Amino acid sequence: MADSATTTLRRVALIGNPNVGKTTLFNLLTGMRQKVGNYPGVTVERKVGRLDGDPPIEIIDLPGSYSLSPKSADERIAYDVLMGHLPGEAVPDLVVCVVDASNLERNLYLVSQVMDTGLPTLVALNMTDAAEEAGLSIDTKKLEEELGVPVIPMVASRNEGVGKLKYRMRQQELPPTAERQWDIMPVVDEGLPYLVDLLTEHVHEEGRRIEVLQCLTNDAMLAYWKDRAPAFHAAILEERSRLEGLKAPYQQSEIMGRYNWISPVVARVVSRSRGDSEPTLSDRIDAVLTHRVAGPVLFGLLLLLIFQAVFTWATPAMDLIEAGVGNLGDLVRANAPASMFTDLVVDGVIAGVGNVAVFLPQILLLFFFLGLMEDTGYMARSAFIMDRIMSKVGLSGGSVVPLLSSFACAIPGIMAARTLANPRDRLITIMVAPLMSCSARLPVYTLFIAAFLPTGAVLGIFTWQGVAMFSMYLLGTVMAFVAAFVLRRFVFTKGDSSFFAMELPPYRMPRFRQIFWRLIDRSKAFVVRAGKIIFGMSIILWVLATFPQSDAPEAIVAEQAALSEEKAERVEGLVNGGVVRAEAEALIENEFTDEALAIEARLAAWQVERSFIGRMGKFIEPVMQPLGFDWKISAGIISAFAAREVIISALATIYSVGDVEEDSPLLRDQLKADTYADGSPVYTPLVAVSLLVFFVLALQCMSTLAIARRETNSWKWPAVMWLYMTGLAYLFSLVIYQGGQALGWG
Ligand SMILES: Nc1nc2c(ncn2[C@@H]2O[C@H](COP(=O)(O)OP(=O)(O)OP(=O)(O)O)[C@@H](O)[C@H]2O)c(=O)[nH]1
Ligand SMILES: [Mg+2]
Repeated sequence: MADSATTTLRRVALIGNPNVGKTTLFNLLTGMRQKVGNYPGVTVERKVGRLDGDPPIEIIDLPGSYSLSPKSADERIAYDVLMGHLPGEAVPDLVVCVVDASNLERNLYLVSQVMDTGLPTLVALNMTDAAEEAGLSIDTKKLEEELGVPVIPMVASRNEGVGKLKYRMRQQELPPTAERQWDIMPVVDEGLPYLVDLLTEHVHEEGRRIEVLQCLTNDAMLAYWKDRAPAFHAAILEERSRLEGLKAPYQQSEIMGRYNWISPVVARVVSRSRGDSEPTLSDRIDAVLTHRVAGPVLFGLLLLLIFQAVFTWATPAMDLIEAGVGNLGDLVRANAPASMFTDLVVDGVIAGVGNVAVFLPQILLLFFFLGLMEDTGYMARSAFIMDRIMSKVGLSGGSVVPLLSSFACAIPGIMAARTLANPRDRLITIMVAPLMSCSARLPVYTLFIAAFLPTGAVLGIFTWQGVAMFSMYLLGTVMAFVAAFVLRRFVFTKGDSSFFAMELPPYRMPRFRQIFWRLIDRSKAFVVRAGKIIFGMSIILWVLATFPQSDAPEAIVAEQAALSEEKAERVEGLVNGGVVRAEAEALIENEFTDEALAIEARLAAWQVERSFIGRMGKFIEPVMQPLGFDWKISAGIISAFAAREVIISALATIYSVGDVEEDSPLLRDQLKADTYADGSPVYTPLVAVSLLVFFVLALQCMSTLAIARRETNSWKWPAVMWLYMTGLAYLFSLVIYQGGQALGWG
């Protein structure tokens, strides 16, 4: 409870089943824009915001949970906050239970548990619009009497009823602690008082009984007390064996006891205007979209369409940004004094960051489609459709959402694995999530597919390049399944098989305003990320590509000397012929521009080759050559271990530092033009495919390693993840390049 110093700052926790509108409400109360989505398990960590006013209120948005007997890591957070298990954090002053009115019976289970914690409780009866649509009407007054706590009907998605909730939350007088109204079977009840007493020093009075009930049936909960209250821990184990001896169904006792109370309450307060057997619109849509055969086929087609669209629709915007980046570089070079700093800005920063920014339109399109899938409710169906396929590799449909989210970025994908109750499934999902092609790979795919793979239409609506793009995603996904199968079969062999149950939310019209803001947040996140990592890396790469400055080789010095000698002779010749010297010099300068530039280009290329980055590339080139990669690509791959997109900055910097052209040619044209000393092209379609496959499979992202470390609480699994993925990438590229060469494709 709040002490005198913090009485003014009231802390209110929002708790409720998954997908009932908690975060929608949280955003309305705090003005924040936390992620909302129409599938269970969007919020996987607690978020704190503030509702200003008198008293100011701190609002805590919690992950969804079906009960206070947490099954998964995210549900555990809600329990720990309410029970005050988080070090240095007091229990909330008030709990707002957000309830889905169209699913009252199931939601009241958690409400009754929250009421049993003894914390002041309010019920936000949300989604009353969905209840109406389903032909249900709820007598709110009566429900309030039945529960003994205030009930506020609302439609959070339309900002209706939120004012009343704010008013109740601010009321000086907190709602009284609700009386417990359900009974547990006597044989269990008689053992509770002794166990409750054993928690006197550890849990606030009202919360002791529910803590005992959780520990009686939930091993993870009991484990929390093993060292903290050994007497209590032992007494619970004793009580369990007493009840087992009596063959008392104590595991179900709480559920039975609560529903014996809840069901009649619901029957008294809910009236139905039509039979619940009538199929709803969602049911009719699901008949097609979750059909045994049509379901997976439609899902596959949808993904193919998404990647085709991402590849083609973004092109106009990308060309625009590309031209803009080029012009910006030229503008700076034309107006700034020729100096190292100007080179840094143009060849380092603008080339490095600019060449990644080009891909923002594609990334936004990808997020737009993922946002549509989430908001409509189709994301949950994809988990259901894929469950059968996933179970073949030892995972469950519950892993689909984390894996699909990894198409955006592996970080939220790995965090979304918190919703998996089975620890083994969770670890396997974390270990394979980075194989799903994330948006950071998109720039690499697009650059090399657009530059080196054939265009041309396939089946009328698709293009070869669109199909190539899709194949990269498909390869990553298939390899994620294969890796999951291998990990399940040979590494994580212990543990029981997972049981997957997911509530399919009703289909909802996508809320474009929400998707729009999510895209804004995403672009900001992209720019910040580009700003931080890629900007930083671009400067580092420029320095590595520029230093150490080596003296020009004799051959080039000789060439330059020969050229200026010839030019001087020509000028003299013209001056002798009566041409004004300045004019003669300008004429000759012009005539020899290409030759002079060619020599400079060779000098610049020579310089880059002997720079730090050149040496790094050359150092690993022998290892990477069997994959078809030269030292530039190898240097790019090293730097891309910071973040995948950095290979583009690295190549852009290496080629532009190595480029002396006035106007900066497009990176892909520079790649196409590059040749080995023997004149053979550095890049061929085979090299491009080998490089693409390397990027599909390699783990080149420091942030992913960092989040995997946090979520697995060890460096062991991130290290295993990095090793197996890099090994896979090397092996696949080697087979593709060597195989392609053997078949004469290279
Ligand atoms: N029909 C209807 N939809 C709503 C209402 N409130 C929220 N939604 C929608 O319900 C979905 C879930 O909303 P969220 O706020 O993400 O739900 P949540 O409880 O935070 O979900 P988790 O974080 O997954 O536990 C979104 O698509 C919202 O737009 C409402 O009152 N009526
Ligand atoms: Mg949420």
